[in-house]
Amino acid sequence: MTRVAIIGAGPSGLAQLRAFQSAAAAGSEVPEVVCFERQGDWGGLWNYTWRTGTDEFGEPVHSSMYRYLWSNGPKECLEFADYSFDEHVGKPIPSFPPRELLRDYIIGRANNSNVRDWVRFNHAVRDVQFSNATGQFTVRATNLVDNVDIEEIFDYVVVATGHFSVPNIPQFEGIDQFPGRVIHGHDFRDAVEFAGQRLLIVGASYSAEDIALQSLKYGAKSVTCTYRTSAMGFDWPDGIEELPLVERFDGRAAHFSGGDTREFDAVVLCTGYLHHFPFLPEGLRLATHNRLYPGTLYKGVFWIANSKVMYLGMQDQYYTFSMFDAQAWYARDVILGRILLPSASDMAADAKTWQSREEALEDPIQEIDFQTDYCKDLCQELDYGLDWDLACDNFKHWEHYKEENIVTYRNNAFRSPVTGTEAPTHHTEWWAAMDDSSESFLG
Ligand code: FAD
Ligand code: NA7
Repeated sequence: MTRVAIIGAGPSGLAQLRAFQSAAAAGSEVPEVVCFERQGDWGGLWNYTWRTGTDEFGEPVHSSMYRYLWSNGPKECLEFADYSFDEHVGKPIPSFPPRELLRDYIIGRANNSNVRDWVRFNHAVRDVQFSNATGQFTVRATNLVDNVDIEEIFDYVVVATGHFSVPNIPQFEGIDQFPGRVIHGHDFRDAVEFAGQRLLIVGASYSAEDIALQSLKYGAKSVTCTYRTSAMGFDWPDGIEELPLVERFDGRAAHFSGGDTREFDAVVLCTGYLHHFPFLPEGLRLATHNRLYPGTLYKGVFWIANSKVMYLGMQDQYYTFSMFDAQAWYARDVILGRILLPSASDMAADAKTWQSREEALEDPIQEIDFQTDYCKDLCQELDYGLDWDLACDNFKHWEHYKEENIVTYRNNAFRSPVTGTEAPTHHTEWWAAMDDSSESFLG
């Protein structure tokens, strides 16, 4: 029997499990699927942990999420086509749920699918080797609970290990002598730690934006964000400023390239993450920075030199859960023989066309259109249908609301591309909502 290994049971790996399960439920014969998950539960990054560094088994802590994290995009842009929020919660809910509720939604669909038996929890994949002779893969994993290694043979490997877990940590002159805390956003857990402090945040993307805002919300004295390429440029509330890149530290003082100097109590490096696949050999290992169309992947999924290796969720992400679904459905249909892949040279040419288009994008609106087109392109051949045009429209409004007011954008409500439901507004404005429990959110 054909065997498929999925590495990782975060939203991407769960999408792949669901794709196979839904085909089986519709009467198709599906391969044997084994999902290896290093953590003790599914949910990926959405499993908050107080731990930083290493876990109870000495493995690197995967999650980069923190307390008081609320969805940074409307839920109407990530909703599963086959499992709406209305169905999950039983009533319409506001558009920007806190982490706990989003995690509950992700695992709600997984629980309904009865695929838990397909997952080997506490199993860290160590090594994947491909044999040209047999055309199969040997996957070696450690059962962390029993501390034993297992080896099994598979016909396909789906890499769904995420790419926002291994921090990118640059060096700055004098930072080794800085007298306060210096951490990467991966290890940021609770903004309250920085109450009363002067915080320096390095970076100008989603993590910098969100950690700056919530540090101020939970009592930081001041927040300075420092950028390498361009400022985020939002109309920040009093207490947050942006400066060009920090050049060097001298004790508590940071000197910026524009000539400014400020003193700080703590530094958070929001400098992004590395695509890191230590378990893959060089010939199968994706190497890319965080971009909308990562290299050498046909349809953003298939490793062109060996298309039995598939990657899910390796793109920079406007879309998340629904895009991972589209990718997983496509991977499933290729494995089931419903879709035939073109030749390697045609796949490479197609990927290049997308990449050239990506490289010409000039602003977030064009990027949103690009990723929408990518999702629509995948779905052309799939039984995965949602109103991508409405989701795209939602994203553009979201972008506009953020530019209008970075503090209030989460107070807006959007329409579901799955059910058409208009979300209600939240009972409390985001800036005043200090309790991020699902109980409080659902009122
Ligand atoms: P992950 O969620 O990272 O899951 C990967 C899984 O693979 C993990 O469970 C991990 O344990 C497992 N794994 C890794 N290596 C191995 C191995 N060797 N062997 C076995 N298992 C392994 N998206 C949104 O839609 N909205 C948000 O508000 C949002 N906020 C975010 C905030 C932060 C701080 C971060 C970092 C990301 C955020 N995201 C958000 C984006 C996030 O990338 C996706 O929502 C989603 O979690 C990606 O799913 P994934 O399955 O691809 O990866
Ligand atoms: P991103 O979106 O990959 O952004 C990384 C940021 O880090 C980006 O602004 C980079 O600046 C900056 N960076 C990287 N290296 C440096 C150095 N050496 N010096 C200064 N700045 C640097 O990662 P995020 O963590 O913000 O977001 C990841 C996910 O988390 C995202 O999907 C969200 O949903 C939550 P650049 O613009 O390249 O100059």
